[in-house]
Amino acid sequence: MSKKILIANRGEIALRALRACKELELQTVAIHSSGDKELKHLRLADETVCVGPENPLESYLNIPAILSAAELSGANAIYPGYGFLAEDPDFSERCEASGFIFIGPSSNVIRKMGDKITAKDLAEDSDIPTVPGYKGEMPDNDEDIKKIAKNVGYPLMIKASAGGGGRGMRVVHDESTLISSIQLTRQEAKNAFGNDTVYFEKFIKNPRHIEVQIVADGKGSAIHLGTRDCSMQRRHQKIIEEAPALDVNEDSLTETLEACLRLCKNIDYSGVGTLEFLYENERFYFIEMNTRIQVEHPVSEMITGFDIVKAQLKIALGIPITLDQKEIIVRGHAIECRINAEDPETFVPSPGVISKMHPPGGFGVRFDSHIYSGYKVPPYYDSLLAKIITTANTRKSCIKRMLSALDEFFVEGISTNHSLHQKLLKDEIFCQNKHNINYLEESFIKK
Ligand code: MV4
Repeated sequence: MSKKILIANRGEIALRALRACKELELQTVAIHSSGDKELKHLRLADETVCVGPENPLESYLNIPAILSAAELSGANAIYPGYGFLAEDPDFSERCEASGFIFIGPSSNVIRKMGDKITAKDLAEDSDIPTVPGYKGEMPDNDEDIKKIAKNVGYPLMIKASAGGGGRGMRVVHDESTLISSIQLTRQEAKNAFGNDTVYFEKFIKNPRHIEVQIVADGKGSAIHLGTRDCSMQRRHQKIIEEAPALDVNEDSLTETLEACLRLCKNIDYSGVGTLEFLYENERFYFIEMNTRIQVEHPVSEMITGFDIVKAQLKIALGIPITLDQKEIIVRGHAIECRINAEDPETFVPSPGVISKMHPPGGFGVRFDSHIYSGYKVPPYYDSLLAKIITTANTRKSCIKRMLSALDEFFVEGISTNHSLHQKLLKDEIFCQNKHNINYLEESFIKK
């Protein structure tokens, strides 16, 4: 495979992709902004290209500059990672139109999943369980809308079809605020996404956030790598993720996993992806699908031994998946702690120079990070510094191993959420696996 991959991202995921390329003996081109010349993966790449200034709009989001870099370096394919252009259907389309392979699903599929009503329609076509609600045309008449809402039942959620990831949604507790809430959500959606279509869902009050990792080659083969629980989050930023999700109803899980694979086959999905669910009272409710690699992919890798990033590259280069679902064996447990450059109490970002740092290590410890002593954390991008991933036979031993890894790890010069993780991993509710998506913000912080 004498192919050349342009890595259109930065930080830990660029390093992760670069390592996967090396293993597959693929040539690499690393793009970067002018402020990112000292990124670790640039030293390991075959070529580097500066595509613009620190402002991400002019560099990592600058489609013409990235396509020019691909052209000039003779790249064959473009790896988007997560964030930036990873789920922009126009970017994927323009890569293909310029003769480059976009490493991900087709622009058609990205566009469909970007529209949450279409995504839900597709999920239902494959009998994936979804949240009960209403996603038909909204009548003009307020009374007719109220009838629909009453049918869905209160409390309900108004969601923008072009939203997702927590953007463009609102809870309504009773009829008195329904119409004004719809207007507000529509206006916000129109401003943010240029599309004011909204739909209703029954509000699920205290669910867990469970997701399913899928891998499909677009040639009829689709497998899943089980579940991840990402319930420990704040303002839609996940803080701790783990695999597999424990204490889940076996029958609901089996049905849901089978339905996820049906969807992959029905839409000819090609690449890796994640189906997000809310889980409450032993039921799964699909909410959206992400058509990219996710930050928390390592926990699924650690319990299955399956390299998700390598799979992305191989699928994009036309190599079929030869593994069968029955060859995917979930073993033990894995937990990921996201170490962010931020104040552990106020969550305010803390950029600056890392004067000194020691990574954790040892049996069952994985450290996915681009940082090193002397690295300057820029203020322009997200604050993720490192992901510490521990693997062990049981959740309990995995938590213990994480506490040791955290003890070993230190960063000096900037603030990090290191101490928040230490507190969370010793928290009784977390240790009993009794937390849900509201726990960190509504209960833990007030303790
Ligand atoms: C919901 C919900 C409750 N009921 N939908 C937030 C992000 C987006 N992916 C969907 N989200 C939610 N949808 C219904 N019908 C609660 C959330 C939600 C949430 C979901 C997953 C993880 C964290 C969350 C935090 C707040 C709200």
